[in-house]
Amino acid sequence: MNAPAPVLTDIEQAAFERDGYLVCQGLAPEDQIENMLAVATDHLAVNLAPVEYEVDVQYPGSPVSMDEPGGQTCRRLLHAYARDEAFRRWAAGPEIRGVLTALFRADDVVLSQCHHNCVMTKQPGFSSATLWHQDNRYWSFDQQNLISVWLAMGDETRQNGCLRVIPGTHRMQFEPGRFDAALFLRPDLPENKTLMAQARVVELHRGDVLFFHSRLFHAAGRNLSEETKFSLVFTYHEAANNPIEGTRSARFPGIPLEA
Ligand SMILES: O=C(O)CCC(=O)C(=O)O
Repeated sequence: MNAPAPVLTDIEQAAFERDGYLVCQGLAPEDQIENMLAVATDHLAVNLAPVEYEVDVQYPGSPVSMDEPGGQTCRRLLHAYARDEAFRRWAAGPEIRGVLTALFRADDVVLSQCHHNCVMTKQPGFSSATLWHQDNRYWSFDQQNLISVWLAMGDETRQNGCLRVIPGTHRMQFEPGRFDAALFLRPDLPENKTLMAQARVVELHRGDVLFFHSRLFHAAGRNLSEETKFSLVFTYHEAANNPIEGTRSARFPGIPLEA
């Protein structure tokens, strides 16, 4: 009997290792997207807790207080994995597991309930921009080697605030002086400007999935369209890469992906 075809080609595998990200087009089944979008839309209609509001982050474009216009704008529906079976099915499903076992070159992959694990709900009017950062800045694991999986539940474009990435930055080292107090890249430094000039815009179609390394610099703009942009985001690590006890990264149990 022939061995099953590998999920990723050697070229895709090498591209992820070189660039720190990979887009798998049309990876999510349409019926699952429809189902998940319906749940997310219902939850967003009532800001079903737990949510993160735009005011909580105070990023560029965020309303300043809950009392002003747009102050009740939800940025993320948190704890997606616990919210609904539709999200659990996707997060632990064969499409994601197949790609992640290839990218980690490991069979034992675990979903972290502590990071991302959310539906990003970038809304027109009051959404914020996210400056250049690495997700690992606040995460505490034995190794800075996690992968986030970003599902576009609708088209993601420059206009509605899609992600931008700086390829290869997951492999570079950065001195502390390159960052501001919140660990965003300082835009005033010439060496940071040079780096930002290498950014790529990651436009996605509905159903496309972006896999990106936790050390990869990324940023995103505001949503300047008329419709909410829904993106479902989960983060994974190898079973051997443990969260450090007592940190935020160890607050909730990881979910091993079953073969
Ligand atoms: O859509 C955005 O604003 C980017 C979100 C992001 O980069 C993050 O949560 O790490």
